[in-house]
Amino acid sequence: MTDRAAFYEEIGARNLAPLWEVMAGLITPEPVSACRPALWRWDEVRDSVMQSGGIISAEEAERRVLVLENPGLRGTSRITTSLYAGLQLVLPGEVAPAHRHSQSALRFVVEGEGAYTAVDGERTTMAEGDFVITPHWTWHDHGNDSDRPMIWLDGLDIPMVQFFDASFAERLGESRQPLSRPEGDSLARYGQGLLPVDQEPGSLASPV
Ligand code: GTQ
Repeated sequence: MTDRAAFYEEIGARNLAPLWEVMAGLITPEPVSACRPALWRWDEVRDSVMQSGGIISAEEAERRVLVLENPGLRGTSRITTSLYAGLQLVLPGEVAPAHRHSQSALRFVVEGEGAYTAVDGERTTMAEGDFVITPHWTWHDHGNDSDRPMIWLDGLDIPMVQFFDASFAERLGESRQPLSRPEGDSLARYGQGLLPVDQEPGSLASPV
């Protein structure tokens, strides 16, 4: 064994490592990413998402989602180094039970009309093209009282929260959270982009 290899072994037992062996890979002249360009074709993806509906219920899965995994990041539930994305299916009559977590979510409705997301006591009935946010630590459950499947794209900051070892989550213990505000409340209050000057923000997240 060379002097260096013997030294590395010796310091390894002390949880020490030589920077000079890894420096070039750590401090690169330009960004280096394992993330690859990728394309998910809707006709294929939709087929798989609909098949997942026969594999598990939304209730059992908690969230019935097919994760869009970047081909360079397989097994890590990431679409990019810092972002998570998935396609969620809620079939007629189903409920994805109420929970909350430190991760923030956004949703783009891709297919369907009439299912809802409830966020912090307010339901939002959704249709194709809608954009809904679920700020961190807000209770949310999804349900579909329509007669059509609904599919939306979930985007979450899971990898970033993971990076900071900051994941917290809680289940409400009931499928649907109690409703404390009528549908349309947040849009009516905040949708014009104007607020009274003395309005106290309830949180750092957008209330819309
Ligand atoms: O709807 O709350 O795609 O908690 C992944 C984790 C969706 C959700 C996901 C989640 C959700």
